Amino acid sequence: MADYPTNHNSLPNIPAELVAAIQNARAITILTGAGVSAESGIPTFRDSLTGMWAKYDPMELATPEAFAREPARVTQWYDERRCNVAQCQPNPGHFALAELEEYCTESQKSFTLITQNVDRLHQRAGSHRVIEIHGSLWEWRCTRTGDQREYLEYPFEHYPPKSKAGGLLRPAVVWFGEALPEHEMMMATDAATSCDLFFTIGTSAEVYPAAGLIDVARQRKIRSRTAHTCEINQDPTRHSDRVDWAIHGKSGEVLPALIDRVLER
Ligand code: BJW
Repeated sequence: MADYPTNHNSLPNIPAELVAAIQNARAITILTGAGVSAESGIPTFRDSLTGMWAKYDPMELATPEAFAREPARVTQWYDERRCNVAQCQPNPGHFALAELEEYCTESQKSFTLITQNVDRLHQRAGSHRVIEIHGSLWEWRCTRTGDQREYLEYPFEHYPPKSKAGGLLRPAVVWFGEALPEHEMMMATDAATSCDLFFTIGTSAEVYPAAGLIDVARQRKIRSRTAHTCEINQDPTRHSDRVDWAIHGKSGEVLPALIDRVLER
């Protein structure tokens, strides 16, 4: 593993071997997390000072038990986050990933963007095929009928909000202890299994089964000498010393520099 810290006074240090790996790849898979949206003003979860879990107890807000106990409090908290996200804009990291998808499509490479983020900023930046494995703040599900749909108007008038069928609405995000959406997880696992270049970007990779996708990709690397893994994150993670390239810097700075090198401009 090579560690490439970025110097904040200069351009991010992009290894030439990584640029070549992107240019030569047949299939690229990317797993993003909250760090990618941090520069858009959306708090991460686990950053010690600014992360949401520094301020709120996840067990009181992000579990089915919390919703059953205090549906008004939980739905209001999610609705406030939805309102905040609506005011935020995608940042250069989101746009660079949309550009990477376009480059891959034009070069007939397979490209899969898997996100744990529930904010839809990738889509707003122009990414077309995004697998949302932890759901979305914009989708809400009726707890009576199970019907799920987009709710684009915000905020709700009452908490907890109700569906037309009269059931309580809950955000269609994946809480602790809940299964990830089966189809999305299957597509994500396929993409991690079959790619020859796997990136984790802006994620602490602490939460399973999403973090297990890194192990899936590494298994492929063990079998094929041409498969590679790369981490782009502000801080080192427990996976940093097991990837081929660990680049430590802000994704909103590293990704635009990386795509510039790939497109040779
Ligand atoms: C920057 C940056 C910048 C900052 N640029 N970088 C195996 C072992 C141990 C435990 C488990 C296990 N398997 C399952 C579990 C239990 C649990 C789990 O993983 N717990 C661990 C925390 C220990 N997992 C689950 O419960 C999952 N469900 C499950 O396993 O179900 C089993 C089941 C099967 C069948 C039937 C029934 C059940 C579900 C997990 C759902 C996670 N949900 C959340 C909340 C979503 C809704 C919401 O938004 O409120 O998802 S938790 C939260 O963590 C959110 C995120 O998507 C997820 C990951 O966080 P992420 O994105 O990595 O953010 P951070 O904050 O952790 O990291 C940000 C990083 O960015 C940092 O490293 C910074 O340095 C960096 N950064 N600025 C680049 N500018």
